[in-house]
Amino acid sequence: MSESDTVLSALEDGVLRLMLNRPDKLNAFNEEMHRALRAGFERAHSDSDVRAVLLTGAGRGFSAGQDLGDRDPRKGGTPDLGHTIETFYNPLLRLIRSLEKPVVCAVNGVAAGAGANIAFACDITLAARSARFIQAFAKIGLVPDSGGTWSLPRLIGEARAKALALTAEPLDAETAANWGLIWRAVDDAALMEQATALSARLAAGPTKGFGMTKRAIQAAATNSLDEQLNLERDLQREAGRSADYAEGVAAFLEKRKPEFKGR
Ligand code: LHQ
Repeated sequence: MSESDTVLSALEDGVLRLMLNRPDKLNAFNEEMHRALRAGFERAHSDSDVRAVLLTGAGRGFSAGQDLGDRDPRKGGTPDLGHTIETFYNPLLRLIRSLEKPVVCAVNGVAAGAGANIAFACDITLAARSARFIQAFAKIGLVPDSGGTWSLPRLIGEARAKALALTAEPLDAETAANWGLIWRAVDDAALMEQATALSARLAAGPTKGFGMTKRAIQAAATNSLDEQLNLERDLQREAGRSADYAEGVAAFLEKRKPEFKGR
């Protein structure tokens, strides 16, 4: 367990499971939950026992985004939402994207606003068939954040990105998967079992290579083909020197299961 009950944290089989835990508010983010989630991802960066992360939510929702009660303009003054983004959401997004370990996201229910875009920032996102994704910002006069204006057009193209962002229409999990916004929609009852098995499989894999693969694929968003080819050469050189590569080849040739250490 972490210091805060707003994010339940447990390390098992190399998988750090982070469960958003404000179920009565559909896991909307208040400052305490922000701090707890950030601490979880910081641990994932620094703790070599963590080989993969599984992010999910408690109760019937994944996350309804920012807790609007916490940023209520009726409470006097005009809240500085840029400050909230700068202090909490942007560092979180950077922690997820820069983590050189796989981040699996299991969307167990509605994901709205920043909650949806955090799910799209993870490396492999599964969703329960009953889950919905909502760019709720449009309903309250805001702009998609948490990388939404970056990830949506890249993942599904400008036409669909704009329609989702401007209408805030809920998108079901099956369509999100068909459009390429997430990896897979699975039966509700099977979600956690599948997400846990996938996370454990990744955590037992050559995670150093996985980290570099993640870095390379993300770099492609801004690299030219030449730059990307050079990056692949450099990363492959590094991967080729890893203990996991030596183990992987040895295990293949000896017809046995490899034992990867993430080094
Ligand atoms: C909530 C919330 C919520 C508080 C449900 N806050 N209580 C960044 C920077 C700074 C500021 C602003 O924002 C951002 C980024 C963002 O994320 S902006 C987008 C914020 N999120 C939304 O606008 C979504 C608001 N929620 C909804 O539209 C609905 O709750 C959805 C569609 C997510 C789910 O609908 P239902 O399944 O019908 O559930 P519900 O509405 O009955 O919610 C259940 C409870 O959760 C309820 O509390 P109550 O005490 O009445 O039972 C809601 O008030 C509470 N809740 N979202 N964001």
